Amino acid sequence: MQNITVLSGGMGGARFLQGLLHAIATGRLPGVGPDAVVTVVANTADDIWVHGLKVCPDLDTVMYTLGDGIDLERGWGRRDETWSVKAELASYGVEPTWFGLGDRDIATHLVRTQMLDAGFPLSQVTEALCRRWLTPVLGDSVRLLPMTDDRVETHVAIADPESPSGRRVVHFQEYWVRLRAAVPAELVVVVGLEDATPGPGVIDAITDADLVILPPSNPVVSIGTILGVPRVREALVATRAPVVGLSPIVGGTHVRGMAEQMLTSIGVEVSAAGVGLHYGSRSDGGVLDGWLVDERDADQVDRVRAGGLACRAVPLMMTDHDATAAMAAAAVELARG
Ligand code: FO1
Repeated sequence: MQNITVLSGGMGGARFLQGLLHAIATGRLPGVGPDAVVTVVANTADDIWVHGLKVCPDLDTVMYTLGDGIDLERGWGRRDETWSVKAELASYGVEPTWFGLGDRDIATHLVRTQMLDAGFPLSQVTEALCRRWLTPVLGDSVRLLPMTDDRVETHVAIADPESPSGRRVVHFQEYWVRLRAAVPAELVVVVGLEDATPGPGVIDAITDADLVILPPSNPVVSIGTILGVPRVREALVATRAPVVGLSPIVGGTHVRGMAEQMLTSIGVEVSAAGVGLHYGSRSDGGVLDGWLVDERDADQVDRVRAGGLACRAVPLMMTDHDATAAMAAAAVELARG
């Protein structure tokens, strides 16, 4: 198993990737050598244009995390960050003030926006940014691919008594950052997704993989959007690689983020089994062969297996690199089974 492909959102996926790389480096993955290559297909539907800059939260969270530049406490943005530009923008009364761009982080968005304006596709921009962030640390053992080069943005419809329709639509970032996902998401619309083309290398990364992993990212607005890119599902069904996932729901709720609200808005049961069966078995129109649930959800293993999935209950809390490396090893073992 030398080519491992991981479909990833932001924080959850990035934390898992750290553990996966740690497990590879320490030889803890059965059948995976130290020269394994990890390809990350990252969600880009969280992206937002702010102050004329293109911000790609999930790409940047993976890039900063694997490049050791992430602020671990926040889980996004740069370590040792300062906020002078943010404060100055607020002094001008410029909106959005609820979405904070740190001074160091702004440099990333300036480089990205300049390259996009020059006509480079997001995939090539990401490759250029990763030459600074990933290559020095990881060589070419990790590739970070946007799920598409096309503009795709998740928007959320929420109740609004003032509006004639009783609803209004906000960008996902406003729903999550300003509203803290505190109101029900009545509808999640991923604008542009059905017309998006898979990014360069994305389909091959799935069909040519020896193992495909769905880490504990948000099943709706991170993994779900990647699965919604045309041809991605077909590639997952067609690949000869085993496809295994790890539940982002532990003990009936998400560990961080807003998976609970998102799952509820699409009518999926907020449980480890609910998400696994939502992704579904490849033998039955789904995308998975195996599904890992946390030990606290061991009572759901039989139900997942009845859905045609291999399933085991293992510790799924990514408390440190060792714990996450053990999760990666469990995913590989499940795949080999
Ligand atoms: N999250 C917040 O809670 N507050 C912010 O002001 C904020 C700014 C921000 C800027 C750049 C970036 O890459 C991420 C940022 N995030 C912020 C996190 C972001 O909402 C998440 O990374 C994902 O989009 C949600 O999974």
